[in-house]
Amino acid sequence: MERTLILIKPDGVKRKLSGKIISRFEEKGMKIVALKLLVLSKEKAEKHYAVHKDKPFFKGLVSYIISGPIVAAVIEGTNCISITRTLCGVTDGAKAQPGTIRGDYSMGIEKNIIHASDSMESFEYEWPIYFSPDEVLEYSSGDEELIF
Ligand code: FUP
Repeated sequence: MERTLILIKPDGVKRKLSGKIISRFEEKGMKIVALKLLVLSKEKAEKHYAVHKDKPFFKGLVSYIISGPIVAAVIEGTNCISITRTLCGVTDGAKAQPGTIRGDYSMGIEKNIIHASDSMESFEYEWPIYFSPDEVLEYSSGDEELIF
C-alpha cells in the first residue's frame, strides 16, 4: 500500500487545526501509520528542503518550519501521494480551492499549513528525517475493502 509523509506546519499547530487536518485524511479513508509532535532542528529542516537551497525563500522557509512544533505523520492508502496533494490544494493558500486544506485555512504561500510529499522519491527521502523504521507501524484497520 502506498504511503506519504504529511507535516502540519507551525501555523497549523498553533492555530489548533491539527485534529481537523488529520481527520480529513482519516475521513477520506487513509490510515495513520506513524505520528508525532516535534520541533524540527535547523539541520533537519535544511535537509528536508535541500531541493530549494538556492531559492530566495529558502532561509525564511527554514526559519519558519523550525519556529514551533509541527505534527509529522505517515499515512497510508491506495494512491495516497496524489490524493493527499489534492486534499492539500495548491502551494499558495491564496490560490488554493475552497474545500482543500490550504484553500480553507491559508492565505499565503509560506504559511500554508501543511506539507505533503510530492512523489514516491520525495517520500522515501523525507520520512526518515522524522521517524525511525520501528516508529512506522504495520497494521490492518479492517475496513480496507469498504474503502478501496
Ligand atoms: P509544495 O510541494 O506544495 O509544498 O510546494 P514547494 O515544494 O514548491 O514549496 C515548498 C515550500 O516552500 C512551500 F510549502 C512554501 C514555500 N515557498 C515559499 O515560501 N515561496 C515560494 O515562492 C514557493 C514556495
